[in-house]
Amino acid sequence: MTSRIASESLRAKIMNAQDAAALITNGMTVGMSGFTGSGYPKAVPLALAAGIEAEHAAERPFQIRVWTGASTGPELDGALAKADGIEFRLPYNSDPIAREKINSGRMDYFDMHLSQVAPMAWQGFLGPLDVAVVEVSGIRADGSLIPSSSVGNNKTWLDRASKVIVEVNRWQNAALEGMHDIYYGTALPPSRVPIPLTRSDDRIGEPCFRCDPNKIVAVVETDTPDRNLPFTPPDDAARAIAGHILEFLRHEVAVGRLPAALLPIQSGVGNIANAVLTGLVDSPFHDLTAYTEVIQDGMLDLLDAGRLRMASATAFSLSPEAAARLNADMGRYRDRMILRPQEISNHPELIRRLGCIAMNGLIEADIYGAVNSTHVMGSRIQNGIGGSGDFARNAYISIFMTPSTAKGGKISAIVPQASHVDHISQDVQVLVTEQGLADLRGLSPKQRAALIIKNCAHPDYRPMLADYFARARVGSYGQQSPSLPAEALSWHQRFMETGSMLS
Ligand code: 0RQ
Repeated sequence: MTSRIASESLRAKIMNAQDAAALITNGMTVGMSGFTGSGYPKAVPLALAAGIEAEHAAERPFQIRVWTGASTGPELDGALAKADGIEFRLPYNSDPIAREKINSGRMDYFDMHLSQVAPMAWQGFLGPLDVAVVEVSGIRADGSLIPSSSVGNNKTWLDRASKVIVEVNRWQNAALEGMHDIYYGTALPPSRVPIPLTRSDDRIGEPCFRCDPNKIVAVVETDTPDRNLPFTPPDDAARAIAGHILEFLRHEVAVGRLPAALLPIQSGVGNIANAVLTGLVDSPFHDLTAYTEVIQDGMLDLLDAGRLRMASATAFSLSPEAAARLNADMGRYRDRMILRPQEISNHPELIRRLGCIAMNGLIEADIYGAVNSTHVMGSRIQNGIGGSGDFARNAYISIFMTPSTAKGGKISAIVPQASHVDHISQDVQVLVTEQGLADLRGLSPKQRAALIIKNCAHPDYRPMLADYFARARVGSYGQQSPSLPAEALSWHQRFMETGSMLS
């Protein structure tokens, strides 16, 4: 194991996870590594959760504030939430136990744009950071830290925290070294300068994190896999959505609005996003690039098929099978992948400059194209906005996709009015369901509504939506975006009362 820790002075700080966790005390703010189930610390949070449970059993208070890159794994969010150890969480969560704590009001959650976490931490809006707990794949002789399978906000946590705990995970492939690009040129206004990245494959930073060795209070050795779930194979709806998007992209190339190699792709989380990537494998497109947040299974498929030239992201989000495939051949993949800090992978300046094609999932969209990505029935959080806002607002083309119904047809994903809005209609240019695609660019609200109802709504709900829209066009206070406020959220109310939006 010593080969992973080449710095002699840091080898002297090796300790077990319990001793390291004991350095974290009640009320502290802790910045952890981790993004979409990869590169999160696996031993210290578990030991901390056990310590918190012991304190609670002795009727002593113990809760911390947790900042991460995005979602993590059961050893972190799951264990700490189960122990009732998290008082406040940012910026993104998909852990089911933490979700339940948030939705039952026992955990505060600041769901925020992923690109804004690091700048806000630097601006001081989030308060001081007591401890950073960061997983790395190794430590160089000069003390610099070799990142692991995600970069996330680690650079910022290492810079901002008063104390640093490093987990060195031997499970992470040693050949990851050299894949990362850590940019140290960001600054606060008025000192900001343009970020010198003009292509997805530009390298503008360094392969490792810098870290003041005096701040490192513990080094913990681990040998534990990232724990991501397998993707479910695409169902008919996912395949249909992928088909509509591919046809749309072919058309955009044919009419000269996209180059033949498209523009850098951003693909969101979830099974449908993965299905679209898989669909690209059999498409006519070559020399594709990705400027995105996560490299998921479909991206590996595209690389293997020779369709994707390179992928830039901040993390992997791979099924166990794909992680094994990556690890078996890391040397080959490494030259075609770059992992960057999330303030760079999601930076509005860069997304706008590169002209990304953004493809993200949604919970519901309304007839005018406003999108709710986060809150079921307007109040219950699913995951969070993640990077969808960073990309949707700034993309060259912003696509949102969803099956037209949820919960076995009891919920329509197209509703008269979104019960919560993450993406205003101006940020939603293309809406796709298995029923079809609505290209909303250049359309007025009434034109958008007509097209969304016709192309995207499920046949069970289409007449109800058409009826609502027709009546709104007569009875609305104004005619720019006709609505009937007393009825606009009645579908949600009906679902909560009867278990179905169908009347
Ligand atoms: O819940 O598992 O309990 O059945 O939401 O839905 O259909 O499996 O779709 O995995 O693509 O997730 C918007 C959540 C879609 C995701 C969302 C329920 C549904 C199921 C998941 P169950 P599906 P997906 C880059 C971009 C925001 C972050 C983002 C997301 C569960 O895409 O989190 O885009 N996006 N980041 O049953 C009630 C509805 C529903 C509904 C779906 N209308 N009403 N429940 N569900 N629609 C990556 C990062 O930022 C890190």
